Amino acid sequence: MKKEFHAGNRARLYDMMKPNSLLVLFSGREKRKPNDESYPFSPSRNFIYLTGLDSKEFILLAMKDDHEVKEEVFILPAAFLAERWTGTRLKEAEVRELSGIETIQEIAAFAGRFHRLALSGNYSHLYLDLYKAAPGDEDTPAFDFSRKAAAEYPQLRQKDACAMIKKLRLIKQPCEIAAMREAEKITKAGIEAMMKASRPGMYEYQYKAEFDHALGQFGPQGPAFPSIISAGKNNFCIHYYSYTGQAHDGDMILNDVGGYYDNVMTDVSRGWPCNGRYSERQKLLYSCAYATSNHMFEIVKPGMKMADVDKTIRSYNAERLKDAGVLADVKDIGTYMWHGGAHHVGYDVHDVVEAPESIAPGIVFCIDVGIYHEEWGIGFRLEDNCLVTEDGCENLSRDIPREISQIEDFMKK
Ligand SMILES: [Mn+2]
Repeated sequence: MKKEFHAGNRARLYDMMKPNSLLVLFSGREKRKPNDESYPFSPSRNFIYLTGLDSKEFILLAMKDDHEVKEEVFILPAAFLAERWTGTRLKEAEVRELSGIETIQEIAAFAGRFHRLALSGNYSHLYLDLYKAAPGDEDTPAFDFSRKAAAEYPQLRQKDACAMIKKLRLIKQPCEIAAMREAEKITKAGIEAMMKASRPGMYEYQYKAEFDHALGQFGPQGPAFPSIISAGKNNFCIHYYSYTGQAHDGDMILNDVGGYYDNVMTDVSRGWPCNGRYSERQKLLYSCAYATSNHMFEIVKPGMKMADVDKTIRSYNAERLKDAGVLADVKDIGTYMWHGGAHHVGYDVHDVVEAPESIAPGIVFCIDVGIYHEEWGIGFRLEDNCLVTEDGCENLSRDIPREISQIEDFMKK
């Protein structure tokens, strides 16, 4: 992303802040594995959305007076020995070029700088990103800072910046959509590699190796999130990460994977028979999911209630399964559909955005139709990425084989 994208995101965030307020955002810190090295560092997604800076221990500070906003970024200093061991740190000129932020200071200066601002009498509110995916999740640096600020600067009323950033992230800008199109090409290469290699006897970890190898040709970043790749009965575990199972003749392969491009992610699922030919029962169930998915891409358009997307996926698919003679009563659809059918995707795979009441252009969400028939041993999902346009929607992942004969033909070649 260009710096103008990040600068624009910040400007829109600053507009939402109250006058006489401060904003402090942290990029995050590394997390140590139980003994030795650290997990790969992943910056706060909000931080990278707003700054483009992929580095641990950076801080963005913004000061809003009546109207004017000043911003500063605090970075890790150049450190010859640390950089010899773990790689170069972003330097001032790069930070300016990536983020568009002109005022740069070393991280050690932050505490003093904030102290003076807090005591200046000019500020009454402090915005922090106090997001947690689930209660009990580990505290981020923002939570530590929140406690410290509450104790030392009780005159600053704290507010959650994440609620505002979620509003910004809901509508995707043209450069994000362009990045997602690139990420779809990478995802396609990965899924097609698995389809091509597929054969009875193959282990799930070998499918994963095909996916990872294909993605590795596009850059060092790899999959956007831990890939779900499973065979046969393991498809009944919705978030399966063991990769130890073996595909037996007649089994279906399920994948739920994503690629990355310029920080934007995809989230795509396909289901195919490991031997390259759908059985009659697999065809029957897959055709229901396929018809439901296609129906959704026909009807989604601006103005539709977001809640109706999920409801319609469920009810339409229930009708298809009933027509196919699989389901006696549509009320029992829960027997075969185990999870929701729509979630936003973008800077996160389950994108952290403000849930909209109605659909608007620029929103991107997954249309995910999962069918799990335990008695028949058939489970899969068909998940695509739906971009809402001015007058309808577009399936961004449509080029990844998704129709029965198309998948069979592709696997034959
Ligand atoms: Mn998914």
